[in-house]
Amino acid sequence: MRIDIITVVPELLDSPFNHSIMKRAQNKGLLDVHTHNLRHYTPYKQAQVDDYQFGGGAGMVMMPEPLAILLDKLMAERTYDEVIYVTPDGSLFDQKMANGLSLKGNLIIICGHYKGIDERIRQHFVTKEISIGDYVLSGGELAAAVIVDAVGRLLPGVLNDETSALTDSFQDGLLAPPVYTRPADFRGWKVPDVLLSGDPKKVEVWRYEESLKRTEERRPGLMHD
Ligand code: 6GU
Repeated sequence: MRIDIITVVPELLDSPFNHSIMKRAQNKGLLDVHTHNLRHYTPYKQAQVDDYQFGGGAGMVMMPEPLAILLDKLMAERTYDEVIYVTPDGSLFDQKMANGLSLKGNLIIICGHYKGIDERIRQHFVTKEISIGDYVLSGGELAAAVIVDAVGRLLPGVLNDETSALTDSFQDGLLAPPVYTRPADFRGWKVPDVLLSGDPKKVEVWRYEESLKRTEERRPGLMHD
């Protein structure tokens, strides 16, 4: 999968994909992330990419021209399955959406800043608008990083047995059960006996019950959707 990210602050995306699982995904050739500095594509003086909004009001808007120039260039080089705009007024991102995006080939993600991007880019280029939660970030970069991570780890071959996505919270519509490691007795706080029983059937039943309990307590909406 190839993901092209359009941003005015590429520095914000220097680190997130260069460690741990995202790094391994890229080293294995399963994920290819490219960031593009929008200021390099503007036809305006002083690398201007935003301007006052028509109709008045506080806050700048990202101009259509630089975005269209870069989008046209990318779309001439290859075909894209989705042009995603990350924005607080998009559809709420969840595991189901991550699963769906992991089946695509090439994606573009546009990060907004200021008051957002000119509506005409949303109408004529963008195919999917995503928010990562009901709160406001200063820009779309951290949201883009969240989406790339959630999607990238689902690509076949990225995770191994130790990091398998199959037992993640949400993957089966339930929260994950509690986990423990050595020592079995830490400050007198003991690991549940069943996990030390050596009986995989019992362990499986216990984990499923804990998942149900945890989901019912913390996220009842997940079970009754
Ligand atoms: Cl995608 N962008 C911004 N700026 N804020 C957000 C968001 C995105 N998702 C939630 N808050």
